[in-house]
Amino acid sequence: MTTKVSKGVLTLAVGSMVCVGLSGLRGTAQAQHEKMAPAKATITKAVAILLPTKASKAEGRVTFTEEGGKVKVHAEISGLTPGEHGFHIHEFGVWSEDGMASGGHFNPTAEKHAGTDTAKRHVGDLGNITANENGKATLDLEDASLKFHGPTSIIGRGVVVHEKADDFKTQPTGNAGGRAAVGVIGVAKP
Ligand SMILES: [Cu+2]
Ligand SMILES: [Zn+2]
Repeated sequence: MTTKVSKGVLTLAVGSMVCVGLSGLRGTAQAQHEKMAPAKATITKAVAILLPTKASKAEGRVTFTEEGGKVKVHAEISGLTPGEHGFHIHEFGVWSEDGMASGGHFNPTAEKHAGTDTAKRHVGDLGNITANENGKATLDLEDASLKFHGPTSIIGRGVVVHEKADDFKTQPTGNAGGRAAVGVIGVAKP
């Protein structure tokens, strides 16, 4: 019994020595952890980093920010061919060499493909993004169909920039051609 107690004390003593030795590192890790926690249940911002597919140089960043029941979309893409490019949220949040692993347009409400001017459209239909002669494109839009929660949530879905323009008519793709860049929508720091 006595032996067991003293072993316990010894273990504690060694343990606290290790703790003192690591306290510098531990302090930093703890401070970072405190800044991050607790995780908020409500998502107000999301981000997708777009990476080029095999035959493309297109890349960029898309942020989604919820404000007053709407989501503001801000996109900055570079490395595109000049002109219009279909810009959609696709069903699956996965990049692949040809972009096809992202599936079709995100369509949780079973509507037809269309432009952004109507609520009767694929939730993922975000229209076209237009690149200038340097291949750079920016886009800002506000949309009430985009959600971060519930069955139509866009979190974890894919963002795709296409090689060609979306014609808003051809079903179910808008005839926007191949996929130039793909990103995954993740929860962002508010
Ligand atoms: Cu698409
Ligand atoms: Zn569509």
